[in-house]
Amino acid sequence: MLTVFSDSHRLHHGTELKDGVLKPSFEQPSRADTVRDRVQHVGLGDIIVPRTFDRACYVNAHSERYVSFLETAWSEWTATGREHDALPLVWPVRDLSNEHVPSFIDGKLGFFAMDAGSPITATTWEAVKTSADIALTGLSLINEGHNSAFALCRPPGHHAAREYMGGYCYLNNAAIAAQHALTQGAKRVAVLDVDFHHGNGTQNIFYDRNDVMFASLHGDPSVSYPYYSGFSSECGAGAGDGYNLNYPLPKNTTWHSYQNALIHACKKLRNFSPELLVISLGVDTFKDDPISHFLLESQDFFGMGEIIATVGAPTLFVMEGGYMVDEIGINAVNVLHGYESKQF
Ligand code: SP5
Ligand code: ZN
Repeated sequence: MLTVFSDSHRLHHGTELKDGVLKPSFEQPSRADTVRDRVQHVGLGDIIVPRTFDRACYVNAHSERYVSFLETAWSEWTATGREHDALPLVWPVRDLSNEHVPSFIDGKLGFFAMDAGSPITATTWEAVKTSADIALTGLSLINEGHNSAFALCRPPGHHAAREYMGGYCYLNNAAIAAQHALTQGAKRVAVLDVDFHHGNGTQNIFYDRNDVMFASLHGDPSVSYPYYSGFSSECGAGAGDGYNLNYPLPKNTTWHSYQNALIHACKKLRNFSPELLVISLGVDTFKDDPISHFLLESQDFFGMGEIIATVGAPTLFVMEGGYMVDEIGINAVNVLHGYESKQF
């Protein structure tokens, strides 16, 4: 399997409020390098650099005004004399108005963010754009006849919705690739999200659509980030009713029950007959992940890849979460190996 990777991910490294103290984010450059090293170490296949794509590819999954915000946020922030990471502090919750986009950057930051987990620095946009291009390049490889590809994206994307960033995410790499496949003529695309956290952004982007079936396995939002999204009652809206499947799972979920939910989700996705399967591949379900509370072991990730293969569609793996543990490389590549073991 080919891997798409770029050193440009290093252009993004931000801060995060941890227990009330501003510290370096869990979402660090070493994450992607650890996975890249593992890909090389086991000889998964060649590693290629991303191609560049039109801005229109991003705007097809997000909104014009949101992409414009991401492009200009840093210059607007520094124009007001600030030098540290741009972070939101005020949000248009419930009865506050979200009809008008503020013209001042501090207002825009809250308007276009769900939390303070996605800091913007001088070089964030360059890294973010390249991350989306990595997913789009992976899609190109599949269009050119590869059965699968690994888009080693960083920063991740699945919390980014049509109009907001959050949870370390800015552009939704998986959704941008899924949408681009549809734009190019695919009739049905499936997206399966195995990151520990609910893929609220992907759900948001495709919620009223029946050309994308979205399934997510994640920590029960009653106790896990993003808290306000990911309940099993969220099934889709309008034409999309029945095309959104959430599998919230309790704290301390182990492979035994995870596997049953995954098999169920993959059967549903298989029955949808997708022309493409996009995997939001987070490995923060690992037992030692510092911000999550599932108990998967490294070998379980191989089994995850085997089950993903039962969907029976060309598969684009898009890297999402998995934090600060040496095993993220082992675990991510185990999924890819498990998948490949079922291809012959
Ligand atoms: C892509 C992805 O996995 N995003 C996750 C965003 C999670 N943001 C909230 C993190 C809260 C961490 N609290 C950890 C306390 C551990 N002592
Ligand atoms: Zn996650």
